Amino acid sequence: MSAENASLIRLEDYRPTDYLIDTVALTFRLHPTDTRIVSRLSVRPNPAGQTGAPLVLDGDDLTLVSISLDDAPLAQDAYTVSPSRLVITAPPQRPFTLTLETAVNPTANTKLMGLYRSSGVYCTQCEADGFRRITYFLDRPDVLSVYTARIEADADTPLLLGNGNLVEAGARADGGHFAVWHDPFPKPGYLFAIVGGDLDKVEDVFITASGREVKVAVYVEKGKSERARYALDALQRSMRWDEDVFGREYDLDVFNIVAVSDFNMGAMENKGLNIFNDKYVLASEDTATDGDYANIEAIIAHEYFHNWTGNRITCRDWFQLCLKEGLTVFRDQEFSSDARSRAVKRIADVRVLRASQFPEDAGPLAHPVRPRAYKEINNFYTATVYEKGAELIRVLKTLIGAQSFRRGMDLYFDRHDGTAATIEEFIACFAEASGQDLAAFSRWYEQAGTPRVTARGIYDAGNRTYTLTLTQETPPTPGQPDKHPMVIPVALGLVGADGREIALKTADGAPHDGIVVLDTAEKTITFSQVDSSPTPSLLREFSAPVILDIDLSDDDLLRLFAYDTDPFNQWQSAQTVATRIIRRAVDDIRAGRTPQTPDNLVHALAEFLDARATRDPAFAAQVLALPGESDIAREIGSDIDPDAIHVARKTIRAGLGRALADKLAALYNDLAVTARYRPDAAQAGQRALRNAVLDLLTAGDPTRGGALAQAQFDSADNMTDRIVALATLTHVAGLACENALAAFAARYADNPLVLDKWFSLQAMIAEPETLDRVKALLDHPAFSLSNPNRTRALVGSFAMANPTQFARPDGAGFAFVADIIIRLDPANPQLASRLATAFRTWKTLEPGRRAHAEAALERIAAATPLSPDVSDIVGRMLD
Ligand code: 0A1
Ligand code: ZN
Repeated sequence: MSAENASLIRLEDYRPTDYLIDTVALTFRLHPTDTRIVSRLSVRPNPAGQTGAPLVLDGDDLTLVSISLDDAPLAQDAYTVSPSRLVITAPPQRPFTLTLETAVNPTANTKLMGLYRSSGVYCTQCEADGFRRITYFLDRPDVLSVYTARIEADADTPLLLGNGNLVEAGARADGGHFAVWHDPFPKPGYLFAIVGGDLDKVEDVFITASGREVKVAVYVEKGKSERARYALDALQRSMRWDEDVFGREYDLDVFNIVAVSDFNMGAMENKGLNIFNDKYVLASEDTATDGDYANIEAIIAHEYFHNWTGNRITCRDWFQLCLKEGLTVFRDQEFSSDARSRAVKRIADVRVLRASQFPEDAGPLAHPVRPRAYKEINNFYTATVYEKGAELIRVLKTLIGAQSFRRGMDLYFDRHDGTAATIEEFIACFAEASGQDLAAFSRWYEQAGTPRVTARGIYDAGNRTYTLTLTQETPPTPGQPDKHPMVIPVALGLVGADGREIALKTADGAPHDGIVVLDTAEKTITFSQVDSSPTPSLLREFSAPVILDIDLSDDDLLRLFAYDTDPFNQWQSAQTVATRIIRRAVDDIRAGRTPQTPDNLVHALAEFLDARATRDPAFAAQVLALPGESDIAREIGSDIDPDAIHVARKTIRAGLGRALADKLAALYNDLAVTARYRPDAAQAGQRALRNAVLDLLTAGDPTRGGALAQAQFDSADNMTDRIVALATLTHVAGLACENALAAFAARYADNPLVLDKWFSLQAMIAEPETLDRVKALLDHPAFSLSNPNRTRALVGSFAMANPTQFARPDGAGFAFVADIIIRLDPANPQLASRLATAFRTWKTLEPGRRAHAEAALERIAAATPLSPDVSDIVGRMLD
């Protein structure tokens, strides 16, 4: 199928199904290559549908073994069947029972959608449209049914899990056994799951706020259960948090999490049976970094929170995906903020938004948070739907206030529990709870592109007023040439010359709450009783997903870095100054001049290191990290030369490292963690700062830094310090680096998840030899293109996180990744398609590299066969 003839599904074409399925009783006879599924569906005509219509069930790669209606075999002329569709031509216009038997081959299922085997474990993935790879069904989120699943297996598969509660289990005459799971909550097929395997577990009992006992367990590969303890703890903390903050209790007797080693995404929120990529479950201090622990905590929370936002209330159709995803990301961000440092979490989340969503919104793949049309839904699990979707919830909360927000959430849960809802229904709850008209706010869901907000301020000493003019503009995006103004809450403050916060007063002297809602193309606001020329601190806490253009001098920004009461803007101000400096350095390099590291940033950082850095080490680590190469590329926006950016950033960092060497060396010593390893925010923050210090020190003096890194590598008692030391050595290169890489590989030869870090580090080395290294690593015994984690670690890191080598001037980096995409596509189109998004900024490159990227994309587009997934993504990028 090519992009042109893959059918376009449109939001405006939504209509309810002609039939409803009230109950689904499934029997699985698990077999590695010939699993049989008997599905008994109680079907009835939908009063909201068309009377007498055929019953059209979705399938994908299915073999129908038998079919009967009300327990009588169905005549051959009463239906038509293909692997992708089953049509009952004239079904009874009354309730009836349809019984189907299908056969599937879990071992041959390399797409990892539907029922498949991962390291011998049977598991399922049904979102978005995988249930139709198990049985013929009305596979769409607005068909809600009560499921019972009977799973039968041989004795070598002792563990059998399903959604809901276990109602029966026992032995079978043939030596095998069975288990029956019943989920009383109606759900769409995409939330269905089963697991069969031989796994170890950790378990506990959680008592809900109302005193109900819930058995909670995490299942992992044999011998690894100790590494699941952190995940189990994170689960219980999430359950408590949702009770405390949103008043949401868990609703079944059991909650199971199963970790598998082959998974296309992070994890899946199947009702009562979350299935996880084991990368987001398994952790020990020897194998996981502080960042891994934080990710595990966040993703465990995310999937758990879906129980209410996604499962109890699901989506009417896939256009509403952000209804569950944006909202649930917002909830997991809040959970992590409460568990750790709110300011540091906000900075980290904004970094992710800018690195992943802003480029998407500025390029050929831009789409609204609620898309209007799609060809392949699996391509819409995007940063826009997830991350920008979460920002919109935050904007909403800022606009209506915390209390109205909570009331709106309560109303939403109350009103829509047990249904498949829409964004309109969601927003209506907040309009009602707050008494505000949110029609203009809802434009955020329809309009793609990142608004650019320009701020200009004038101080009038005579009248003691400060007048701020804000304007907004959103650039055109594919299919949306003209843009309307958005509702943008700009949180702000004024900082006086003495560094003190000035109390905000409106023109008539009334107190101002510090939020200006920019809802027109331009808005002017005057603050009164301002005694001296202030420095405005705008978009505090990053109050809206926009690009801010502000005419402050470096000195003004460095004043905010020192004095702003909002830590986000402290960090932002230093970032903005550093970005300007690196951009100037890029211009210097392209013009053949040698860039200089200016004193102002050196002084500001020196003062920061002396006075403030150790007060909040995690925050200080974010400051020292400076903008990344992709941040600089995004700011430049067009005619990009990644090599110039790389050299510019390296040169500026080297200058800083040299100028601050003594302070950095002293800090490096002082910050050593002596207590036993804990993954908590305090200790992790200290390690993060010490490692950021090492990185900057090494930039200034590779020999000295390399020696420190070597010592840290040799003596580290945890993965965070070990992997940072190894990464530092890869920047220094040479024999020490190769030896350390070899030692690391030997130590973790039996741990694929840790070897992923090793693959990834090597793929990110910004040297021309890297391409050959990556190609050679494809043949490493631990590597396999059929495992998504391995592929993402090696090829994904090269394509997504090594801008100079992916975009080599000779085009060989693009060509290599294109080859891999073409090879991968027939086996696992979702993985291939995600990898292809690495090309999404290709149009911003300088002409030489752009031509190579285009050629690579054209070659992918011409490959046959080509999946709808890759065809859609590449087609849109070439448009
Ligand atoms: N709903 C999941 C994401 C997810 C989507 C599709 C999948 O298919 C391979 C898997 C997972 C979440 O938001 O975590
Ligand atoms: Zn989710």
